[in-house]
Amino acid sequence: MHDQQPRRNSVDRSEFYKELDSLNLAPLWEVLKGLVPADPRPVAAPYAWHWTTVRRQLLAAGASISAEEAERRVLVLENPKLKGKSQITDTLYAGLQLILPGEVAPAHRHTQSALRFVLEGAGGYTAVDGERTTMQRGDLILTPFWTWHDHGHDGEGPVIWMDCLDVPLVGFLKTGFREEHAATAQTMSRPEGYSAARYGSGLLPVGQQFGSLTSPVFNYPYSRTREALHRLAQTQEIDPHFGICLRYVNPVNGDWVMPTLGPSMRLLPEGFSTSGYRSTDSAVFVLLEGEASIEIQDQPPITMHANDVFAMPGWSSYRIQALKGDCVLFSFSDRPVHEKLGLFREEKQ
Ligand code: GTQ
Repeated sequence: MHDQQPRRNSVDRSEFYKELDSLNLAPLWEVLKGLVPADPRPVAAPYAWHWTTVRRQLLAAGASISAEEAERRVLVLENPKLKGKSQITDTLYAGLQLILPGEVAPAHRHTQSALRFVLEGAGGYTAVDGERTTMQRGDLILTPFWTWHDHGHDGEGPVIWMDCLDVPLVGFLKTGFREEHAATAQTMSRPEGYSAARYGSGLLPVGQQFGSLTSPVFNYPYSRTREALHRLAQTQEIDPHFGICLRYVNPVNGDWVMPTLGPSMRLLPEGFSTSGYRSTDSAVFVLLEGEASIEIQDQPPITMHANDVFAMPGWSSYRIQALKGDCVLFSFSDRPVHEKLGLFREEKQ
């Protein structure tokens, strides 16, 4: 039998910890429960940005700086618990971008993946690797990582969309690269509609091999999404947790459209209320049609009108109610990453 060493008392310990610290060592037992928590503890708070307020400030930004000077004239949606970090949730970036008639947001590319969800205006376009697509409200447009992209506007009035990027994830991995294009706007090498015809019509070219992690379709028009949702609402049983909820799909492999960002669109018929649900992924919701309320457990419900944006931290239990009209709700989340890493969990109440 060997002697038990007497334990240091807590005063001694603090001296011991200082000594450890000076050697760049740290006692795990002081932080273990925080490092491996019993359940997820997001830092982000649930929060809503109301369209009328944000739109007014965006137009003020339009009066204050040009798209070309700003490179991207965007108001970042900053989670109140993550100020200064350009994060809407712990893992996601979102911002609202404004383009005015005649402007160009210059071409660049980066290793962050981006989605654009169009909120207002007509005549705006995004060009991706030599092909342009015109934006209509409710369209989902992809800018796969490392593709050249510029945005412009040939129409009238402001064009506004939500940028959704995996900036915090790429930042955490320290895998960010960017390049400016030599020209402000890239030259088009294919006519508008080329990708939609080649990959987005329920058909794929025979013999073409696909290696990319991102969908080759880069505009998912709202007219088609809306039609699908409303048809299903007439015929399909409505899921108690999701309503009628469809995810945007990569037609090549049935996977999410991007490796890091998972967008989906749901319809909740007027008066419908979802049952409580939570999942590990954090999400951003945008109400496109109707009036809805989002209720996070133990908090007062928040009413959402058209184009309002809501940050949903991971592992928050929530219900959504369609208050007025059939509600159409866009969302995107980091679910593809959770799934690929085997970390995705959900709980239905
Ligand atoms: O349009 O390329 O909101 O690179 C943030 C970074 C938009 C863009 C953002 C970007 C972009």
